[in-house]
Amino acid sequence: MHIPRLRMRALGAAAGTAALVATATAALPTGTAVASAAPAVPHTKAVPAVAGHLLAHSEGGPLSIEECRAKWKIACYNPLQYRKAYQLDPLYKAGITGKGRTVVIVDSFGSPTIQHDLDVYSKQFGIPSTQVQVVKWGNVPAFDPKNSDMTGWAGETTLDVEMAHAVAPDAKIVLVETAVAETEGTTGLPEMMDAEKFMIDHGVGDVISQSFGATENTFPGFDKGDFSSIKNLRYAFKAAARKNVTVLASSGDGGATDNTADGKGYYKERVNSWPSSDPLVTSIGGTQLHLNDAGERTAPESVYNDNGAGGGGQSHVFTRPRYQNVVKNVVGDRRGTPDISMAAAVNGGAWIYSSYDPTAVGWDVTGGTSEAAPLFSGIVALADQAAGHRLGNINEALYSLYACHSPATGIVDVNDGTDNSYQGVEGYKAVDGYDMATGVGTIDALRFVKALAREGRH
Ligand SMILES: [Ca+2]
Repeated sequence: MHIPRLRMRALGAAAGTAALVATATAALPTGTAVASAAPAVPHTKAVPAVAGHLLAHSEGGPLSIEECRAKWKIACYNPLQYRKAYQLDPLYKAGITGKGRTVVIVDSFGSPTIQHDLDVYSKQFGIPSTQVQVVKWGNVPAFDPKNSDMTGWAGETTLDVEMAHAVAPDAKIVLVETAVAETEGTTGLPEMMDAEKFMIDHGVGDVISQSFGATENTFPGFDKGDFSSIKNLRYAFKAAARKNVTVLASSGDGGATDNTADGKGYYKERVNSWPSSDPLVTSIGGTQLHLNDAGERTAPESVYNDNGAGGGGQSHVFTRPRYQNVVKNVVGDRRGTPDISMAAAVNGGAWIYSSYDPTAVGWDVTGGTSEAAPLFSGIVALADQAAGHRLGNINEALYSLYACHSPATGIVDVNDGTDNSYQGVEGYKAVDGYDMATGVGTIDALRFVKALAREGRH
């Protein structure tokens, strides 16, 4: 059994968020919008993902950092502060806004209020909104705000769309809402991979953002060393590679460990998760920003480790891809994750606005590597625009830039000694150079976007 989990974290939601069961069947690529797969595994009890939101929920509007500290003992950031911290404003001034590029976001169920919510979010911060194109993949059931699986994914959807838009305000957003398998509360990776492949085959999207994952060890056959159940799901990523579509995945919120098959417990040893561990995917880890109200850094970035911890470590399925030869002293002979990191800490989380739950309309502070992946999808959209073409799989370019060890690449090392130890499993420290807490580090977008666009031309 494997469980694609949301990568979203809210204050107080330290345990697994909504746990969703996938099927063990490898779905065939499909050319229709009514893909379905039969659930063939036991179901799991879902944990409400929105429980923690209420602890950092504001009906009136976003609060200042000081107000958040006073009220909830966490820092909270708005998109204008992130833009300042990541040096995005000079790119916008130069016309690099994601215009002409498309971010595809894949979430189960989606959110019925996503357009309205993005409009409210954007208006609050003086950012022009954009039309979200919603694609319903399969028979997506009517939204039920009393269904915690649905509200969990709606929260994820909100975070994904608002973060991607915050970074790439003129990029088109296509939200793919996948259907539920027959049993209420369950859904699967095959549907998501079918939907992605369909989009790729039809030329929709320059970058795909995936804020979900399942521990490698929970896939059928893993214990016997048979990784076919993961490898049979790679068809969308192979299609992406052929069509030069960039694929991202959150590195997870369990630090060096991750959830067991029930979606609540944690492995006692270091594990990794898929699709983050896939060599065809760029794994996005999490940091904690330390900012003032102006969005200026008051300290170097740390590893995200509060209500969750940035996922990272060696894959137990994939060997070291060639592009990671430059960091083989760290990853050994395995694929190591993450590749690069952006904001994910809940203490330093993002304001998001939602109204899908009529009993909790308003503003929430949310984090998790679910935040980092869509933030980075915006960065890729900017780099695609700057390059004038899709960059496709950016991993080779990323590690080539890393190998320069130059600030001119816009790669900013995270090396403050914090780590992603979590749930009693010893993690990895943020040290000089590549590490399995933050990857190559984080970014100065002004430099990074230009460098990536250049490197991607080779
Ligand atoms: Ca480092």
